[in-house]
Amino acid sequence: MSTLVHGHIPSHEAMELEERHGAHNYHPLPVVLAKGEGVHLWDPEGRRYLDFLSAYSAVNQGHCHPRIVKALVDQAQVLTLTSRAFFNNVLGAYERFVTDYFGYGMVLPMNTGVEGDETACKLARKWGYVKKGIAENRAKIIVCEGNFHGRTMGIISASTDPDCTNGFGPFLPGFVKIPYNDLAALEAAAADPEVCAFLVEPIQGEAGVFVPDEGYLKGVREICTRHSVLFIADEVQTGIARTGRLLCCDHEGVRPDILILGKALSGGLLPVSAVLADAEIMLVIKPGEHGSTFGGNPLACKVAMAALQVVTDEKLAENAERQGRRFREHLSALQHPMIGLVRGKGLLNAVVVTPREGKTAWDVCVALKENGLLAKPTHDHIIRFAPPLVITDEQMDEALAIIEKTFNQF
Ligand code: IF1
Repeated sequence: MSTLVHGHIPSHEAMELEERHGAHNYHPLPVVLAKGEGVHLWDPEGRRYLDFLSAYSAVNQGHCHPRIVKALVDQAQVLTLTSRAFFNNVLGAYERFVTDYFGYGMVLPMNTGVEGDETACKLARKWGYVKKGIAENRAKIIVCEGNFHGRTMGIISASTDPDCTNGFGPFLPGFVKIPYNDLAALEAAAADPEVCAFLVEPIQGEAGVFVPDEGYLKGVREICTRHSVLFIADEVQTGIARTGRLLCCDHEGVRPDILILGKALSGGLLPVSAVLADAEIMLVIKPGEHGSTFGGNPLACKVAMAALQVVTDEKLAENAERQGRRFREHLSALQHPMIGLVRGKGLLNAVVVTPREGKTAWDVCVALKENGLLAKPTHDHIIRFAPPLVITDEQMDEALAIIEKTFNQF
């Protein structure tokens, strides 16, 4: 009988409750988490794991970062939500902070990442009509095959993944799909005068950490500028220092016209997303034309300011760059038959697993869990490895030893 140290429900019971009472819209790894701190997670029985998923890059600052928790707790006892029907004494300060932080004129605050993507698409369409002169209801947005921008009906209309679209039609018109990492295809599509924007991830996370060729983002910037097409960067997963720079676009020194942030914008404490753009674009949306009950609430603003300050003060981008390089070099050097390819930037990495004797990426992840490290396959042959950016040399060494030991078990 394992002793119960965290919470009041043992692992097996927690899993049974989810099975019985919760929608089956996920297939979780068989592990139950009860406590998180930094790079570590514990199950109810007290077993400790190294978190190499970071809640899909939402806890870049580490679990329950004390500075962010303090910001949450302090504000929660003063004022959490007023709605935007009134002003409040926190939102304006946050808007100044976050626009200065990322170098944009204005911000439209939302909650989830997909709301950020939906907001960016609405903004781009409106700009297309008001500023580019596209005929009403004719605006098109170029997207890439293999994209992931969220799960709403609008955004899955841009998806090419059957798991995201099957059974959810009919879809929103106006999305033009082109191959990722293909500037010639973008050039051809962007020449259409009815195109208002190009929505793209600087690295395709869900597609298995697909890093485009060096120069791709520079090419995107040049083509979009020349055709007066808004370059929208979805940095929900790649942003906030994950890839070794504050933004993934910073690796090529390009500035998107519209920037979408989410996930680690709050350090994983609550849903906070943001759409940043300069006034010439942002002001095409007039009062009453877009919004959200919780968008820009005082609690979220305080949490986001603390979460971003941690990124700066703890030099998380630099650490992500250095630890990510160590990770890729070490795993590539293993030359293990199941390790097909190691790819990524900063601490957004993936291993392409070559199935062996019927063993797949899922089996490797279950074995990693048994050995004390949590990671999740994306698709059936790729394992994403994305620890919190606070990971130390010693913790990375421990993780690499676990990964090596686990692959050697196959
Ligand atoms: C799931 C992964 C998937 C995102 C990008 C917008 C959103 C996401 C680039 C929407 C969200 C999450 C969603 C989660 C699994 C995870 C994910 F790539 F990060 F691993 F699905 F592809 N843009 N990504 O990555 O943000 O509305 O979720 O806050 O839906 O299973 P959200």
